[in-house]
Amino acid sequence: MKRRLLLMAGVPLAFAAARLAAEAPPEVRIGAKKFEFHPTEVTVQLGQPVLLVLTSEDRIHGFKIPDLGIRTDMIPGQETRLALTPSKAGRFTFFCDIFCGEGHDEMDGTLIVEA
Ligand SMILES: [Cu+2]
Repeated sequence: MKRRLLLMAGVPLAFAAARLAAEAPPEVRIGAKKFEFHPTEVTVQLGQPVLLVLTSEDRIHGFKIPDLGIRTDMIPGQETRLALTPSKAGRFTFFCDIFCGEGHDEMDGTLIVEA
């Protein structure tokens, strides 16, 4: 399951990167609902700008990656757009930092920055 999610996230990203390199950065969409993000793994490239597009299906959630200094709200009915140019490679955990119920503590995912 995890592997399939990763492929689904990677294909449109590569496609968009090839077509739109000279225009807008590729969009990486991440959704949230109690108590999970989807996809749970997102892969981006070191030094390549991307636009994170964050949405929520149910209630307000938080989106935080402390290691990259990122934090924002994910608000139902709205897209939160966050420009990111990864400046270090590695695996970085993102998680919800707004208490949203009993599964809140397990609500996380991984941003992989490939060098
Ligand atoms: Cu939460």
